[in-house]
Amino acid sequence: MMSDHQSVLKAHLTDDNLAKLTAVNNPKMHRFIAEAITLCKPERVFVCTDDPVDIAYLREGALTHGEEQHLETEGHTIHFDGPKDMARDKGNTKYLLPEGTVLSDRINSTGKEAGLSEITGFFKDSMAGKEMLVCFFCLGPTDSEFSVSCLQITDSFYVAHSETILYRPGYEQFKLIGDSPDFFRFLHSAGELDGRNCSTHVDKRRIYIDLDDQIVYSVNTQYAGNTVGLKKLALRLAIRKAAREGWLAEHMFLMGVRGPAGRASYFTGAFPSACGKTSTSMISGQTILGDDLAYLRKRGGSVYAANVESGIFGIIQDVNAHDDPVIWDALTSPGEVIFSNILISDNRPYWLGMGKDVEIPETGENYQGRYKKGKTGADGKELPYAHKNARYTIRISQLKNRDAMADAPEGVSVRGIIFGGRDSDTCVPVEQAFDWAHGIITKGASLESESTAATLGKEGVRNFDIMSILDFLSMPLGEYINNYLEFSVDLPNIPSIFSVNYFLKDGDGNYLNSKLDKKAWILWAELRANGDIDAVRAPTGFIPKYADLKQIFDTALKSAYSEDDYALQFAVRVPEHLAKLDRIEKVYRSEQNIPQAVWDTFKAQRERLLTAQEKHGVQHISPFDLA
Ligand code: SPV
Ligand code: MN
Repeated sequence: MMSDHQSVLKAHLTDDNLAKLTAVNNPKMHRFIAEAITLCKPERVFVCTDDPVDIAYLREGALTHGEEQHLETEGHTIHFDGPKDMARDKGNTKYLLPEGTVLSDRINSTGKEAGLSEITGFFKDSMAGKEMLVCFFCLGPTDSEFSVSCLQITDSFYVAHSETILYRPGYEQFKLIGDSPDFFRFLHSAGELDGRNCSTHVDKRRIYIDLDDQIVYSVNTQYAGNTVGLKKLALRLAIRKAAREGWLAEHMFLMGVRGPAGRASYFTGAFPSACGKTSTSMISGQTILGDDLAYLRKRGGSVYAANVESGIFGIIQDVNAHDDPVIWDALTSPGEVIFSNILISDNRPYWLGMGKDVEIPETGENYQGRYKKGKTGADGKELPYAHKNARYTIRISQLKNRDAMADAPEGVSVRGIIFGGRDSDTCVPVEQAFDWAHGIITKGASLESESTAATLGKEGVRNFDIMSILDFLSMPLGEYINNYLEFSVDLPNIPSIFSVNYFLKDGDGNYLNSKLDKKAWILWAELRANGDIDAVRAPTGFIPKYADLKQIFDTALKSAYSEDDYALQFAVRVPEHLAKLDRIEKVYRSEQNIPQAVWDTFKAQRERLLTAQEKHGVQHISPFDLA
């Protein structure tokens, strides 16, 4: 006898689409799709396999349904999310937990039963008159130990199209896992659409995450950070899966840093949004595997990492021909590019910070609708011509600096992990931790940054952001740190840990570094991770010797590096570091079950700072005095 869900599928799918589904014998997957059909009542259902014809159908659909429009350059399209839907909605993103439980005061959650009933109400009939798209993708390279199979159901061609760029196709991968119940599920509906095909009911925007069942529901929104299941929604599920299975799922880029004689040393890096993550992974002369998400696993005593994604959903503001030649090239050459929330005029794209050579037109279409220079918002202030969190979506394969190992199923061996935030007065431009625990605790778990336009809310406030993953953390902070600390146990080949800070300022508010200097810091980290050079032992970690930096600036940047610059940039700022310790300890005191190693490490760091201050008799200790 046919089960209920099979009869639903048979009743709603054409023979062709049904055949595609039944070729993958996974009852849990079939049931989920049938339940989604019953709930959302789509007019049609399309099943996307890995066949390029199916993938092209999604791209074309985004255009024919008006979710994207063609631009002048071949393959380029523009998508608008709607004026109130251009960032991750932190307030309405919640974990569904058993009544009365919480993960942390910093992590949003709601009772599972009430949450499910609320969101189910929003999904009811949400796809009436629309086509349901059933897509299969894979997080990480397919057929590898990194692979996580994902089922995405959405009624947005833009979301599905974006995912075909950002992720590896996963239909064949689903065949590999057979009837395994271990896969992630994402159900999305943009809900009712307005005249510009943007979600109408953003007041009813909800993103609810069911950790036990590995399902994320997203409704009444289109912004990719809220809707593209495989991005930050999957990260939340992957963090739990990783902790259960003894690996790490991280908000990190993955890049190849070139050392002497072309040596490639692979680094991952965690930076909160708009803190230089993409630009670090794009430093000239280096190679990129991914700019946002990495999985790290142990194998044969070393750590291996793979890029979870195959594309980039990047912030477009300030991408210009001079500072970002590789991305600029991809964004101005024929090929598949989705721009979002920028200004369009005469079918050409314009964004903030494009560079002085580009003349911005006075009229066009932008995130608000028709644009005319001088247009003001409700507060009477002139509106920018493009949104600050406007984005581009491209494949990594469109980048000239793609690393040859970008899709290697075995991943790449990790030499170093970099934590970077936004900090105008405390941390030196680059520093190596004394060891794994010191780095995890005083760098990763102590990361702070100023807020940016990538999330709704106020900008410019200094925020704690553990491993730059707080927005996505799906377990108590103590457990998350513990998973990191345990990861290094019995690991002979432990990656070195570094912090970077590109945002130090002088007393007048001027940056102490140029944008290009980050290359010097990363090349120094590469040499240190390979044990090639010595360093100066500061109270907070190992900092570069002046002579080594001078040499790197000379050869790699072809610029002079003065002793004065070094002395300013690498001074140990004792009161600022003590204040940072105060802030971070306060955070952890408000959390439960923090590992003892955290307190011990903070205490030791504080003592080293105080001892050094006493010994040198100054608050800011020159690095020359430490050598
Ligand atoms: C980020 O904000 O960290 C991003 C973009 O990478 S989003 O998809 O919105 O998370
Ligand atoms: Mn990110």
